[in-house]
Amino acid sequence: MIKKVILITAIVWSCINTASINAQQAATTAQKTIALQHGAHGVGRRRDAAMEKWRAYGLGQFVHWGLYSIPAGEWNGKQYNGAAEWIKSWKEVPATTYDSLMYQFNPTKFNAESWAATAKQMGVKYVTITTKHHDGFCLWPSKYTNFTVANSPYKKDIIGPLVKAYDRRGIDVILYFSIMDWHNPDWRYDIKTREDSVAFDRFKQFTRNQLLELLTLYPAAKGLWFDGTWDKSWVKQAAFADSLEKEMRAMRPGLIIGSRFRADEYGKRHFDSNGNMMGDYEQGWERKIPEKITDVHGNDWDCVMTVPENQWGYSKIWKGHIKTTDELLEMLAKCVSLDGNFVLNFGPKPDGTLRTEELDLAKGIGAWMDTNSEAIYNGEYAGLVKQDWGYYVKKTGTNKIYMLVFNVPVSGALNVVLPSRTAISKVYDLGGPGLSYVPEEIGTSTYFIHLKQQTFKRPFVLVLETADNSKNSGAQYQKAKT
Ligand code: 1KN
Repeated sequence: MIKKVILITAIVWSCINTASINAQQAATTAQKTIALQHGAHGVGRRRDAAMEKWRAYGLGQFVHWGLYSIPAGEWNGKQYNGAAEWIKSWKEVPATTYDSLMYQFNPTKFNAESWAATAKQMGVKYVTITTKHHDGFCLWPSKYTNFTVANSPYKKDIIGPLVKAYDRRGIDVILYFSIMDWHNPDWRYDIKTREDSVAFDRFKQFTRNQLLELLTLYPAAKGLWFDGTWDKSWVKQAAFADSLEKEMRAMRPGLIIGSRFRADEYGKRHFDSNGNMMGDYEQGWERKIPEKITDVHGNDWDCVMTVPENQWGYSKIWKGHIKTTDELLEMLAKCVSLDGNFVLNFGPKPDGTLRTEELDLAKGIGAWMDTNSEAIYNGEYAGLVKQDWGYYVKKTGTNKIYMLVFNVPVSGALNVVLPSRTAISKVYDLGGPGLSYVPEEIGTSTYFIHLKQQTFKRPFVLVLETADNSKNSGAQYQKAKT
């Protein structure tokens, strides 16, 4: 068992960590285009309303909830180092004992409305919820397996009330679904024998049934977030996965599916053999953020992030560095400045409540968003050279550029370099009415904004309203002769 886990983990690591690098290599080294049946079915961004809306979300929430929240990273008094939601795969955890956690799943304090209210207060525009993680336990009463919430003491559907509660508050719901399934006896890591092939064919039908079931039961859900798609067994299913994807899209116009769902016929994931992204947005940014705009190749993307280093499901003890509100806000700012969304993970407790650390973060982020969300929603890459004070975000379809300030220089002067035909007509702080600035022009389309104080407790946002250069001083700045 341990060997298996190590091997899987190694495969997973190599896939996840190299996804974006592979993409880059594929994009730069692909000399000629090869004919692909199951590669990308479209190049460039989707421009329909559903995807335009996704692009504008800015901030999202991820929820990992399932049986693993009960042991919470601890088995027989021993703490495990890995992610709590992977506990079933540790060698000390017998599969059947783990599966019998179903009979303990009874979140009597679960209240979908209160989760959605917390998310709303935090300012998220979408939520991704685990319907079934790798352990195979279904949070909805699937008719295709007995391993569901319906057979737990709780009995009731979890997904339905969540979809309703979030949707009612204007927060779009995406359903997380793990293809890899440690409960279904037909699941295989690879297909080596005839028996494997027969079993995996049954597994494929099971997967299709469950996905069509989810789309039927929850018509309000806007997309599917796939995970556990890296094993050889699934990577070999290019034709099946492609046709299933088409079937789901036909069933639900506007459906959003990331780049993690399927491989092409050569086994390439995320980006096909021609370097084109498969799916609607790049799903390779897990617990990491691109450095520069060229890293994202003009694609849509989002970053999913944990609060501690690597815990998605609830774990009793959060070890190591715990990210603070301001660190998370900086990640949010960075993502939006590079055309992505930022999605923060929550791992609810087995009783159905959220841990106080997460509630506090939601509150802190929400308080900042109350003042500054204008710089997040509908924000996009501003096309400007990044400055040391923080991140520029351009507001789609406006003349506004936002400066999301995280570092104030000792001089108190923030450097702003705009394109040469752009002037600043107005500068003000989102945090206070009347807090406005007169920029000092120090060069061609280059300004200092002199702050009125140098100590700030929290990151803040300045709005630059821009105009064409008719308002420029007309000063001539001489170039050096070298
Ligand atoms: C290093 O290998 C993995 C494998 C699966 C890292 C993470 C994951 C899963 N994806 C995240 C979104 C969580 O669901 C985690 O369990």
